[in-house]
Amino acid sequence: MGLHLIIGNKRYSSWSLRAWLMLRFNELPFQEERIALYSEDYKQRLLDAHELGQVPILVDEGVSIADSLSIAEYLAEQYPLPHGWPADRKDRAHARSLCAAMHSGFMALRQECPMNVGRAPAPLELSPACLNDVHRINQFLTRCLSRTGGPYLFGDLGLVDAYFAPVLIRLDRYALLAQVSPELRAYTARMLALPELQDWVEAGRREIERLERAER
Ligand SMILES: N[C@@H](CCC(=O)N[C@@H](CS)C(=O)NCC(=O)O)C(=O)O
Repeated sequence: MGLHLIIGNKRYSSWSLRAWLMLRFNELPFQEERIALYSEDYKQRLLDAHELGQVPILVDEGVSIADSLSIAEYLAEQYPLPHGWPADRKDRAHARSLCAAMHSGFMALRQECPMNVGRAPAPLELSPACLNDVHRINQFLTRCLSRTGGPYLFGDLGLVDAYFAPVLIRLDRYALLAQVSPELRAYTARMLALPELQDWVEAGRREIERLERAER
């Protein structure tokens, strides 16, 4: 049967992107099922897959895992990942802290700058709270990159990079890169050039107009 990943709209679903990248970075073969969010029966279909009823949902040999962070932990526990959590205990703890912070915070950035891979880069008037989110993210990601020397947040590509990919897309699409460090700018360019990210972005761009309006 193998791994089965249920995702939402590629144009907007940042949580789906995180889980999808974790699988792709680690070259784990999986079957992808895209459910058009906010279509007539979407909620029931998600609830049938997991009682939490939100994408992403990973199904692995009868086990159903909802929530991007749980999926990261499940994969790290279940599979020998070449691009998992950092090998060093201190780095691993740090990477988990950053992912958890992203998972539970930065609400202003998430609300004011929803991930939209089809958006042509352009600035938007942002609240001080949103600019503060950008400032904080810039600070801790830059510290990571400076400490490890890159090319990814903890040296080698890992789950934590998949976790921050939607933020990098936001920095690009809302023309916020001028406000971040050269290290973070270079890292963003490097990440956005990865074939896996390009595949997702291309598919998101192609999503038909009807879905663009109906989904989030
Ligand atoms: N904390 C969750 C967030 C999941 C989430 O908000 N998913 C959204 C799409 S990105 C969703 O399923 N929306 C449809 C709904 O809530 O009915 C995670 O990390 O996976």
